[in-house]
Formats: sequence, structure tokens, C-alpha cells
Amino acid sequence: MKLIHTSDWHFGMPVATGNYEECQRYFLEQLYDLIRRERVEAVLCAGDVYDSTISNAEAIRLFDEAATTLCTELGVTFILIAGNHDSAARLSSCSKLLEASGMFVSGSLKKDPQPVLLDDGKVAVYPLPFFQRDAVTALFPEQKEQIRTTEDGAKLLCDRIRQTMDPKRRNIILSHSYIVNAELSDSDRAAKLGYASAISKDVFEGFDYVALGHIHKPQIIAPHIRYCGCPIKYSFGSEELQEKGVVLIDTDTMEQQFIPLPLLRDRKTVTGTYEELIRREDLKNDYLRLEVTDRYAGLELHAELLERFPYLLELKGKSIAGQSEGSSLTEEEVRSLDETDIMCKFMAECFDYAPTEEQIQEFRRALAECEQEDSE
Ligand SMILES: [Mn+2]
Repeated sequence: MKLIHTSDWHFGMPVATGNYEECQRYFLEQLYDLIRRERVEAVLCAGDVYDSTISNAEAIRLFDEAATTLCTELGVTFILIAGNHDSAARLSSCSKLLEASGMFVSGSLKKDPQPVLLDDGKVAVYPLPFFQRDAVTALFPEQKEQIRTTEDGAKLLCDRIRQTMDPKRRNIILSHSYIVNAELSDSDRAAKLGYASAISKDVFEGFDYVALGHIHKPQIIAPHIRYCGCPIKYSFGSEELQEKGVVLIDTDTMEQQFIPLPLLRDRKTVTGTYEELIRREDLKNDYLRLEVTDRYAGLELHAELLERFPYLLELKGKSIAGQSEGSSLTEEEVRSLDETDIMCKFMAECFDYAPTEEQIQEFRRALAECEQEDSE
């Protein structure tokens, strides 16, 4: 049978020009076409269906429509796990009831996840929703001492699956996790903060295929372990050059194929003079970061360019005298700065002036208040 591995839809993600709903709808249409064309029988979504744990009404409606189309109209089995962006409880609401319709949702972590059997039992799909170490120690308090990291937890859970799994089946695991040395994109916000919870690919030994979610760049970790990546270009930088799509798997041969899917809107960083940029008719439908080399990036220029390029998200102008060329920062630089440094750089970049001493004091007061609230 054929199945599709997808992940990180991030329904409800906001963007300066609104949200990505029309792009996500376009992706779903491509997905449905592929399912019909290839006679796909199951769709596996490895987490982050939603962008937020408190998803908005539009995002819920979109997910509702997608799930209904997949299970009812196209008749596929839809298996999904919660990612770190999803609310495990909300996502898995009515999950027992939904199983009758061919939808299998795994929200919070289970001691012994039961597989979803497909193709008359020839294929078993084990759902391993996103978790951190604490979730595993809560399930196995007697082994708390041995479970020191997220990786220890993942290994324990996979060991338990391995004990009962039938090697005659094609055993597939769905996991929302950060594998050591996976390559990140700028839209991997949460993953960047989660270096500590990275796990080794070796915990998945013995599975025939590991369908990963969490990291937005499609990539092969080992021949049978891969990230399909998110279906839309959610950030600038390296993600601009990535191909987006899904992975098609034939469980008879275990052959995998990355199927690139066309995007409604591409995402581009374009540098040029004002005259060069305004003549670019080809950029009207894309998400843009424009770098104008011969003008300052003021509100007026921004408004003018936005009229021409409705999906303009970022604008950079030439830097003012005395400032170093190019005011953007690398990630390492950001990590070496404290909050006040970052705020000063932000002000300099957006408004072309450094904050006054009074503004800095005000900022520190506000920051202290937030920290106070956080610790309460
Ligand atoms: Mn994600």
C-alpha cells in the first residue's frame, strides 16, 4: 500500500499580511490530488498540525475540513500525533469516536502506544507524540533515576514497543522530535531552544521507517529515518531555497520518494536599487524581504512598496552614516547579547536611532516586571 508522510502544517500561524490560510489550502489541494493520483491509502502527520496550543477558529475550521476530506471523501486512514505546538488534549478530543471514521489521533504520551494496523495487518504505525523527559518519568516513576534526558525517555518507550512489535510487519513510528545534528531553518523557533532535548537517531533502531516531524527542512537522517519538512516556506534565509513537499512510501517495497509540491507563494530575499525593485513584476505574489540599497527604509517607502508588493514582509534600507553596514545579526551574536542590547539593535534597525537613556531605563523596568510575573 502507499502512504504519505507529512508534518508541521502549522495551521493558524500568523504573518504580517494576515495568515497563511490560502497557502495551506493550496497545499491541501495538492495533497488531495497526489492521494488520488497515487491511490494513497493512509496519511501520517508527524505533529504541529496547529501553530498554537490555543488555535483560532479559522485554523480549527481548516483542520476540520482537511480531516473530513481525507477520511470521508478520499477514504484514507489519517494518523496524527501532537507536536510541541499542538495542545495534546485539544487535538485528541473525541479520539476514540474518530477511530471509527479512520482518524487516529495521539495526543499525550502513553506507556505502551498501540499501533494502528493497516493493509490487513501487514503494516503497523506506532504513534509517539511530542514529549519531554518529565512526561516519561511521570509514566514510569519507579525508573525516574535512570531517565535523565529526553533521549533516555525515548529509548525506554521505543524499547517497550520493540518488545512487543512483530518483525514480520512493516513497523513504522511517527515521532515529533529533534534528532541530534538535524539541520534547522529560521522557522524552527521552538526546536532552536530545545538543544537539550535532542535525541540520537539510534533510539529508533529496528523500525522499518521513522516518520519525523518538528524540523522544517526536509532531510534524510538515515536511509529509513527522515523529516518530510513543513509544506510551506515559513521563514526567510535557508528556507527560501528548500523544496517543500511530502514523502510517498510504498510499504510493499519500502521505497520512499520525496514529492515536491508547488507553492501558492514563494518566499524571496531580493536586493537592489529602488528603481530596479519597483520594476519587478514577477515578485507580486511572493512573500518578500526587500533590501533597498539606495534609500532609507522609512514608513513612506514601506507603504509605497507594500502597494506594489502586497506580500512584502520585511524591508531593509541603506544604513545611516556612522552605522556599520548591514544591521542584521547572526544567531551566535544574538545569543551573546542581553535583552537591552537586543532592544537597542532593534530600535536602531527599525527606527534608525538609538534609544535614549530614559527609554533604556523604562525598558529595564518593564523587563523586570515581566520576570517578576513569570517567577510568580
Ligand atoms: Mn513545527
